[in-house]
Amino acid sequence: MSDATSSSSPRTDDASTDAPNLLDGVVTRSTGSWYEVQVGDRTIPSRVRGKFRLEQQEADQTNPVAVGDRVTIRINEDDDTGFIIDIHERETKLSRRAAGRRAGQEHVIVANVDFAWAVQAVRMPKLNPGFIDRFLISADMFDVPAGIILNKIDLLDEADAEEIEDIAEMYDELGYPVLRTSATEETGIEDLRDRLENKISVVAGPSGAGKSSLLNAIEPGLDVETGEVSEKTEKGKHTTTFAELHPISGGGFIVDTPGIREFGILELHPADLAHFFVEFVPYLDDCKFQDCTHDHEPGCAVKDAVDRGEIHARRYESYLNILYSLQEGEEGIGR
Ligand SMILES: Nc1nc2c(ncn2[C@@H]2O[C@H](COP(=O)(O)OP(=O)(O)OP(=O)(O)O)[C@@H](O)[C@H]2O)c(=O)[nH]1
Ligand SMILES: [Mg+2]
Ligand SMILES: [Zn+2]
Repeated sequence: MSDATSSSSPRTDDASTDAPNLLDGVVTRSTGSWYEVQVGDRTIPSRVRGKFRLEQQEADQTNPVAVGDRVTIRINEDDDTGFIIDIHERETKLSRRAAGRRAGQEHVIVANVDFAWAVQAVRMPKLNPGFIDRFLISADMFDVPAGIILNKIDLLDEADAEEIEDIAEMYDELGYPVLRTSATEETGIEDLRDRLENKISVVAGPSGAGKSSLLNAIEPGLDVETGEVSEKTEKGKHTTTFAELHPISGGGFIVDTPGIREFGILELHPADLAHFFVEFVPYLDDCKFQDCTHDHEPGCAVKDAVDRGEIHARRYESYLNILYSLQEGEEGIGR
C-alpha cells in the first residue's frame, strides 16, 4: 500500500498545482451533471468539460467521471465553482454493465478503489447468491479484492439459518472474507471498521440491504439517509440515488452506492468464465475437450468434481446461470 492512501485525503498527492486557479482534488459525489470535488477541506461543486463527455460516449461509458476519480479543476472565481479539466489516470476501477436505457454500456461505479464489498441482507430483501457471484467475478476482472457482507443477521430465523451459514462457509472456504453484520444491533461493526481502515472501499448491493445503515453504524456522524423495506414486496425504496465517498474517522473512505438488483458483468467471453470461479481452476486442464464449457460435455473434470463434492453444487449452478446469460448476450458488452 502506498503512503498516499494513508493520508487524510484519498490519494491526492498535493492540493495545489503550479498554475494559478488550478487545483487537484478527488470526486466525492457525482449527480451526472455536477460533481463534488474535495480539495483539502473544501468541497467544490464542479462541472465537466464537453471533451470528456465525447470521449466517454466513444468508449461506451455512461459516466465520464466517477466517484473516486482524481481530477484537476479550474476555479471560476466569480462563483467558486470548478471546471474539471483533467482526469488523472485511474489505478483501479469497478464497473458493471449498465441496465435500462444505457443497457450494455460500461457504468464505472467507483475509481481508485482498494476493496469491494458485496452487501446482501440475509432476508428483507431476500439473499441473492447470483449477485454475489457476478460481483466477485467483476471485481476479479478489475483486479479489485472483494468480500461479502451478510447484513441483518438479527432477522435470521431458524428456518433460514442453516442455508445462510452454508453460503457463508462456502465463500469463506473459497478465500473471500465474509462478515456477518447487523447495522441496527451493531453486530460485526468493529470488524468491518477495522477492514475499512486506510483504504478506499465500496459497498454495493440491492436496495434495502442496509448499505447506508452500515455506514451510519461505522460512522454515526455521517448521518446518511436510509429508507424502509416494504413488508409486502421485500424491496427497498432506492433511497441512495448517487454514489458518494465518505471519510471514516479512523482513516480511509467508504463509497456508498445506489441499490442495484443485479450486478451485470462486462465484456467476458463465455469460454473465460470458468477461470473466474477460483475453485474450478485446478480442474480446467483435465476436461476431455479442450473447449469444454463444463455444461453438457462428457468427461468434464469440473462436473466430476461437483459429483465428488469437491465443488459446491450451488456455485456450479450459479456458473451455469451466468454462462447461459453470457451465451445469450444478456451480459457482456456489445453482444
Ligand atoms: N433488522 C435490520 N434492519 C436493518 C439492518 N440494516 C439496515 N436495516 C434497515 O433496512 C432498511 C434499509 O436500509 P438502508 O440502509 O436504507 O438500505 P440501502 O442498502 O442503503 O438501500 P438503498 O439506498 O435504497 O440502496 C432500513 O429500514 C434500515 O433500518 C439490520 O442489520 N437489521
Ligand atoms: Mg442507501
Ligand atoms: Zn469441463
